[in-house]
Amino acid sequence: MINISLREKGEGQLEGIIVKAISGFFYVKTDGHIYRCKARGRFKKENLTPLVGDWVIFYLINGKEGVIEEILPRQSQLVRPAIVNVQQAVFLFSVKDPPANLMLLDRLLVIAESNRLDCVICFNKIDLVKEEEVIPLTDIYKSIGYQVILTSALKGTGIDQVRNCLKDKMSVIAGPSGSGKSALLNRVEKGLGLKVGPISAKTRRGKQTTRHVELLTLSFGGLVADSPGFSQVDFLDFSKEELPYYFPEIAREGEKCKFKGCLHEQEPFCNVKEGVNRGEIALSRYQNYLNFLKEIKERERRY
Ligand SMILES: Nc1nc2c(ncn2[C@@H]2O[C@H](COP(=O)(O)OP(=O)(O)OP(=O)(O)O)[C@@H](O)[C@H]2O)c(=O)[nH]1
Ligand SMILES: [Zn+2]
Repeated sequence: MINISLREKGEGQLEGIIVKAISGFFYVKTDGHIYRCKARGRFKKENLTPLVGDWVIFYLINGKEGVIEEILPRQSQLVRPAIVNVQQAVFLFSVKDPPANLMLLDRLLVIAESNRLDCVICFNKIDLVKEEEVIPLTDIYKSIGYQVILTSALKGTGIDQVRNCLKDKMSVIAGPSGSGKSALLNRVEKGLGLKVGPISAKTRRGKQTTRHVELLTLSFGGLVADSPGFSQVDFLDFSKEELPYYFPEIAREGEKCKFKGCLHEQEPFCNVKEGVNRGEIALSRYQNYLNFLKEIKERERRY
């Protein structure tokens, strides 16, 4: 639960959360205000950088600006985007224009699982396809145990479900360009005014423009970061033995493999491969598992 409270710490000290960091300034939100803060010099000496999502203690030097004195303990830390204390990842993919890239979705899920984030999947633009076309897609992920929300940012479908899932949590929303992240967030929270449309129209310099990660405040409770990072270029920085655990259905079925440490490739009596044959594990998921396994093995060989 996020509780943005204006707690008095020591004399003149306040507690807040960093919602944005630009050019050495940290924008710290308390319950009513956002203060522009600098970090104390000693953080640099300690090789500590305040990050978006950090709860901090700061003191004011005037009505609008302050100095961060202390960073409170972190619950989680993502590298790309550089953001801390995130609890949940919402992955938004359109079902059409562009069609959902399940390899990218599975990669993002694995990265989120390895960071112990709760995962929610949104399939957007359902106004563009027939209902029957979405069912096979949602079935794959629902049967694993993920929450799946079908949305149309255009028509306003599924918006309350998205609000419920974001309420009182710190979330990051990620997905391919053009899937409708900005359009959906504008629906979820009136007044955000995020620019919708092709990237080139959003920023004058197009794709090259650095977008800063920023936590947006939801009026019904909660914070959400519209993530510029968190994409397919991220590599999987864990060992091949860990990979099965980040596919919940493979982890489950893998308990019944004959050999301990079965990686579910060529091993005999592999309950995961049998699960694929029985139709209990989606073929696309298993194939992506094998793709990622190969990628990790190649990386491990190189180093
Ligand atoms: N038909 C339809 N179009 C949508 C829907 N949601 C978004 N769009 C359109 O899809 C395009 C991309 O939407 P954005 O919200 O800008 O996508 P984004 O994910 O924020 O894209 P980036 O900022 O590039 O990452 C826009 O032209 C939207 O109007 C939807 O539910 N249905
Ligand atoms: Zn196996």
